[in-house]
Amino acid sequence: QTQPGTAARPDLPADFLLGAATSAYQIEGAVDEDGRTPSIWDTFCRTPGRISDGDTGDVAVDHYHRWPEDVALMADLGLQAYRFSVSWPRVQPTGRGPAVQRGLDFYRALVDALLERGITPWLTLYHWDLPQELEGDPATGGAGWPERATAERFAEYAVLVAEALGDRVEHWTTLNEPWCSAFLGYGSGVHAPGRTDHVAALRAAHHLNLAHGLATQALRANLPGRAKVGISLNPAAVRARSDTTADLDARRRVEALSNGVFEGPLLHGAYPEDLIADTDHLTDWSFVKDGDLAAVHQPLDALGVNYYTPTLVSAVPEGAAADRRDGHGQGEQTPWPGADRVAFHQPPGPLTAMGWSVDATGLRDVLRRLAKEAAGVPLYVTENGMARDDRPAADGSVHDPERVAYLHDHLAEVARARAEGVDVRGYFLWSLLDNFEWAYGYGKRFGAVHVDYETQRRTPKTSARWYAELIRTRRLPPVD
Ligand code: PNW
Repeated sequence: QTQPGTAARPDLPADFLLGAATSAYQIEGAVDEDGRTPSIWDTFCRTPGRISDGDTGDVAVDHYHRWPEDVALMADLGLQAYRFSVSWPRVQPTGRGPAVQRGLDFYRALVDALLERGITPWLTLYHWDLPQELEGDPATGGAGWPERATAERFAEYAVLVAEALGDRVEHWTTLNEPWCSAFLGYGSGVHAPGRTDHVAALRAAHHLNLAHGLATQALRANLPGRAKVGISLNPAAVRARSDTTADLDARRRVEALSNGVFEGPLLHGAYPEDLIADTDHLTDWSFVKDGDLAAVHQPLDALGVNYYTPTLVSAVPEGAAADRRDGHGQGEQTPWPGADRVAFHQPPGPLTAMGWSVDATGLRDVLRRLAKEAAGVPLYVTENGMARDDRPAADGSVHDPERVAYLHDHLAEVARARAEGVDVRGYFLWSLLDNFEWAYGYGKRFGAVHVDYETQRRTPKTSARWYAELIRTRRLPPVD
């Protein structure tokens, strides 16, 4: 029913996809069942001091066993789509050779249950759980993403999944947030495998780009023609604290290191010249071989945008010591190669439980920028949400008004971007369920659905009910 004063036009039309997202290591548990072997995250979680409270993904939210209940929950909420990831070491334990059928069967059963409920599966091939075998032994330097061979292995793994699920999955995402894999995994070391080597981080970024390109070609050769292939990035909305030349240069550096390093080769077939200049004291980039950039530069059917908070920078004044705060967890060193003279600041706005400031305008800035940068490529917000210290009330309900406001305000920015002509076609809330929040363990809750980690009981929060209502009515309160 139309309320007085609201426009007849729905804010988010019926063909605007509204869904929710998760990832394998964060929810599945069952880390040693049915032939799965350790990923770099299993190893990292077993390294003392890496994860808050020594948490691991061993059990997580037991989705590997409780998936029928979770699919029923998604159906209750009316989700149009569900974004999940496939655990590489569940499907191909050593990262080489044939697939393990039981691993593939799990995802096939999940996909079939989704399709039965009318929920469109969005499959991500890599959400950070590299088979440990491919990372190798840290004592001997380690392999993993800094090595070219890992990109080749990834394309082979992509084919195994395509052969098993290509008849029923239409939406394929190669990588989730390669920035985190490269710069948090190999640069600051706050993510697995926990290495702290800026050259390794830049090599990893290139081989992740190459992995995307090789896998995209392999997927297109093995999937039916209707299949769509994309990637999810976490483009930064970088703001300078002032418009002095020095602060604007700090912004330019961070934009190159967070956005250009992926968008350059993916969208334009070249690394930005300023990125290469900013890092030439570290590397000559000779790991980029002939033909690599053409391989990376494949047409994209979708570009996924994961957005949580903006980034605020300034230049470190001449003579002052470098500032190591960077808003990405305190690693042994900054994740940003060649940006030692950049200071990172807390942007204005209320803070989430992650300590990330809330500023929905950053999402529209990113979408606007990509509408030009990636002209012609449909955009999807593939993650957006907030951590909150959710606690059930005496009656068991979980009331999270700040999350409702966060989702509302970010969806309103998406609606504004659409009204300006930005081709953004969908939105996935992060996350369906409370889950393992990487280095922060279970202490940070992002779910629309609360999980009691003792009993594994699922309770939709107020935000889940609110989102279900939005999906049904397609209507946000007026955006202006
Ligand atoms: C993303 N950072 O992670 C991931 O895709 C999710 O798996 C995760 O749960 C979610 O966002 C919330 O953190 C990020 O430091 C982790 O900039 C760290 C950063 C960004 C994204």
